[in-house]
Order: sequence, then C-alpha cells, then structure tokens
Amino acid sequence: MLTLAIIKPDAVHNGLAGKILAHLEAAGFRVRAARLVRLTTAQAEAFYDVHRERPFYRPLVTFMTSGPALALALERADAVAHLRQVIGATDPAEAKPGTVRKLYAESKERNAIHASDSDESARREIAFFFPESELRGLSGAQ
Ligand code: 3AN
Repeated sequence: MLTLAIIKPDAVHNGLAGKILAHLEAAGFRVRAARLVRLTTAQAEAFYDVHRERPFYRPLVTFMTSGPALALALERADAVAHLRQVIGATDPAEAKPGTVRKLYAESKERNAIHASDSDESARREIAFFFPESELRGLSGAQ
C-alpha cells in the first residue's frame, strides 16, 4: 500500500527534511518516489481544493507556495492509517508525544508535514506529483 506525504516548506526551510524522512523510515515506510517541488499557486489551490471555502485556505496556499517542499510516495502495510498516526494531530499542541508534528511543527498551519487521509486521497495525491511511469510496478499504485 502507498500513501503520499509532503514535507512542507517550513520543515524544508528549517533543515528538518532529513530528520523527518529518517523518522518515517524508522516507522517502517519505504520511499518509492520522491520529488522536491516548488508548488505554483494554481497547483496548491488544486491540491487543497476541498478546503476552498475554509478561512485558512488562502494563507495555506500562500504558505505551501512559499518554498520548496518534498513530496514522497511511501510504502508500508496499512500505509494511510499508519502515517496519520506517525505524523500526529493537525495542531502540534494537540499532537501526541513522539509524533512528527509534536517534534517538528511550528503551528497548526506551519505543521511540517502532510499525509493523505484515505486510500482514495492517496491515489489522487500520488498521481498529482508522480507520473504513472515513475510508479509502474509499485504495489498499490495502479
Ligand atoms: P491534516 O493535514 O491534518 O489532514 P486538514 O486536511 O484538515 O489537516 O488541513 C489541511 C491543512 O490545512 C493542514 N495541514 C494545515 O496546514 C491547514 N489547516 C487546517 N486547519 C487549519 C486551521 N484551523 N488554521 C490554520 N491552518 C489550518
């Protein structure tokens, strides 16, 4: 099974990408595809389209386009649910000890990492960053 993570611009800017990736690998995830991306406004708007009506949508798009981010296709049994546990709650103040967001996030918006919230989202979000040709042969990708 695959899921998508994005190490967000705050974490990349703060030099935490390597530590977060090591954390994910130690949690049993294997990197199956990776890309450092600088999202355009149109791309960030499309990626977060479900939040279009929310008050935090515009600041979120601005933040996600503010610098490079690291998109990762990660493989593990029960990948989606497990990654959500490993990253912790959206707000680092509410995240459990030892989670990525508790350890590395600055705030509810600048919260270090994104993870897909369902298998359907994972398929859509992986396709958003990685062409099928790069994922061919990866279990769960098709
Ligand atoms: P998660 O990333 O935990 O799945 P979502 O999908 O509800 O959270 O929200 C997407 C992103 O929008 C979050 N990662 C966070 O950066 C931002 N966000 C969510 N809720 C808020 C909020 N109340 N204030 C500011 N930013 C928020």
